[in-house]
Amino acid sequence: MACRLGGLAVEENRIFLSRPDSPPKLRAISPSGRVPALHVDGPGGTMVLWDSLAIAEWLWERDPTCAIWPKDPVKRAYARCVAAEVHSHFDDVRNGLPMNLIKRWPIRDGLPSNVKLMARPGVRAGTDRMEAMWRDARARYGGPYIVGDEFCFADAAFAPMCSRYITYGVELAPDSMAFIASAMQSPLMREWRARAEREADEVGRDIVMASP
Ligand SMILES: N[C@@H](CCC(=O)N[C@@H](CS)C(=O)NCC(=O)O)C(=O)O
Repeated sequence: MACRLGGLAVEENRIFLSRPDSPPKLRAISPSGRVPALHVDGPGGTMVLWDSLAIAEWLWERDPTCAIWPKDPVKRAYARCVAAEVHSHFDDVRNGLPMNLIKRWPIRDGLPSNVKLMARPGVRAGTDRMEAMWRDARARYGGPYIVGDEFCFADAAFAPMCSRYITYGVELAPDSMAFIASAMQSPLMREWRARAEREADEVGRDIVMASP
């Protein structure tokens, strides 16, 4: 999503996670063993950028007119704070509600995910903080995205978080659901979801049905 916002055409290399051969494949392309990793070929050789926020900043330095950050400096500072917080917090939400763009999981072990998964440690607290962030952004800039109608990297950072509440059928406050709906309907998220659907058709849907 960042490369799309940055206007950079990239060749993509697909690596499935959580398979026996995933760790060596990840380490071969990323020093942290995590993705995303952007490889940029230049006169001095290949530069590897192995962190999403660093990739976003590099893209923006490369072209400060691109859509990574808002043009207005106040909105830009706000968007950077939002993206940085999403980047460095919310591990409990990440772990408690694993991301899956394909599967719908409203029930877990006979209990609604709202009851079962939202009770996992830190998930409710993290969700409360995200809802407060969405509410503050909407009060300041009117929505539908973080700084109004410009979709920027702060929205790209939130998009995987938003998708989790859809995957698990978790109903949040109406204004949060409106933010989540806007994120899920944004052109870049629609593209990502469509590609995930095609990938699931191609590799088999059981690949993406691992139990959370
Ligand atoms: N700080 C990193 C976090 C990257 C991260 O946690 N990536 C996950 C996938 S979203 C990963 O590569 N996990 C490796 C694995 O599951 O084996 C970033 O945002 O770039």
